[in-house]
Amino acid sequence: MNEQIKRGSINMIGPRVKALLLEADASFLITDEKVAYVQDNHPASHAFLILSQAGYSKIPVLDQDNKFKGFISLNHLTKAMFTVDGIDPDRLSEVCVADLMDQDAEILVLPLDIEDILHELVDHPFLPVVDEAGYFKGIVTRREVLKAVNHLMHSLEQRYELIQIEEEAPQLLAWLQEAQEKEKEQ
Ligand code: 4BW
Repeated sequence: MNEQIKRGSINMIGPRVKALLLEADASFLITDEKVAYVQDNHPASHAFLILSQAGYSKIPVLDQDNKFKGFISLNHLTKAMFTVDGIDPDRLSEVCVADLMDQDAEILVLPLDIEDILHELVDHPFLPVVDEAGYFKGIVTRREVLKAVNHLMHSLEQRYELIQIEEEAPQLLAWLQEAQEKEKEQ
């Protein structure tokens, strides 16, 4: 079963860091027309063709209405080809993609949330993105997010002066206390 990611309104990324992260690419989304995918009712041999031509190890599976259904990987197809005597590629013509695909997938629902993306890409090389009705809109990949993190790392200290809170806090506290004491004296 596909699982929609919802983490409530916990927002741990500060507004300036978030702005820098999103500066190069505001969404990280690779839109559906640029994504290699296969339909669930196609023969598994077709998925093998698409996967080997696109060069990816795992791609999304959609239904005829363009709704996201799951993933198919080279691993699924290789397993399906095994027989007791060896490997039989003809087996892929006897089953369809829906028979082999993985339906247990985390999905992102538009509008995208950077907190969800960063959290989930730790465990998944990419995440499918759907709209509220479940129509496939594209994918978010580790590569796109790492490009943004790279931009953040290189621009943060060029744009902002950073103060280490642990070092500065006691000094700030002392100034505050001093100011309060002076105020009392007046
Ligand atoms: O054909 C490729 N083109 C490019 N530009 N990069 C590729 C290609 N094949 C592999 N890569 C690189 C990417 O950096 O190897 C990484 C791992 O590929 P994967 O998982 O094991 O096939 C790629 O990292 P990524 O861009 O962060 O993508 C993570 C995963 O997302 C890929 C693949 O399963 C999926 N994916 C990425 N772009 C896709 C796609 N699936 C379908 N269509 C796309 N356009």
